[in-house]
Amino acid sequence: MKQLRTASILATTLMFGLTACGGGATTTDAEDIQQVESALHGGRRDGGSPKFTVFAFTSQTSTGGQYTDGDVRLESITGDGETWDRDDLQTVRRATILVDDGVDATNGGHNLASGQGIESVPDRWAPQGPATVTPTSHDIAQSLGNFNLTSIVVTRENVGTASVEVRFDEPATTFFFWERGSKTSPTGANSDVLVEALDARGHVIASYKLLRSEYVDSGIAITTWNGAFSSPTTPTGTPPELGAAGLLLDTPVERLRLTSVQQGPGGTNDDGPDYKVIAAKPRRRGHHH
Ligand SMILES: [Ca+2]
Ligand SMILES: [Ca+2]
Repeated sequence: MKQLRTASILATTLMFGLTACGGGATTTDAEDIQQVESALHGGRRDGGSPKFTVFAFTSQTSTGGQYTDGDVRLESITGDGETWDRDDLQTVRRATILVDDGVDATNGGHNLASGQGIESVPDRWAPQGPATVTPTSHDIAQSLGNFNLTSIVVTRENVGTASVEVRFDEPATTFFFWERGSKTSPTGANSDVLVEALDARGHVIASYKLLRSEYVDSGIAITTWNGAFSSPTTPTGTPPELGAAGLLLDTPVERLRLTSVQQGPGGTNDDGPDYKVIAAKPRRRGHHH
């Protein structure tokens, strides 16, 4: 589909170029090249809106073996007929908490928290972000800026809105999401999150409500400690599992805004997404697995 659309844009661009040139070189070669480049690299000359589509992927992970509640390191991802090793992936570089107006009267803080595997600090297998129920934007970036799948953003379910903007170093079209749900959820996930793509000026150019039903159970169990409480709540409890869902965007972006809402009975309830997001690096030309 994507290739067909690109081919169509390219054909239109080339025809336009030929027509324009027919009367005597009103379009320069440089402009022609720019149009073709733009069509090839996802520029949108057809006036359509960028769109997200969901795809399934599988996660290959490893543990050091020393701790049962320690690190779970992502090794590679397979999906959509492709494989991405860690070298092909980029983690979040920066994060900004935009809104977090829920109040957790019991544990402190708002709805957002930084979570880590219960024994992930002594476990040297992979780095992780902090454990805190009062995270700063830097803490959130630390939670997401590694390949440790136990190091996640946790969202609690008090009435309110939690919105975070994340940035990658390089523009990306392929995003991998994991959502910590429960062992009993058929998809692994048990929360929804609104994913918005932002352009360089911060304007929303595409949005997608990634539903808990759209994940695939990864079978990967993790534990989480956020500085106030842990999951599972008892050492003998069943650890939650991660659901996995990929999002493909038909134009590259460096910025995503991730938002969840909790309105209480009768309202919209995203039920506190607990997530990790990693993006694919741009593919080098001619480099395919
Ligand atoms: Ca660790
Ligand atoms: Ca969840």
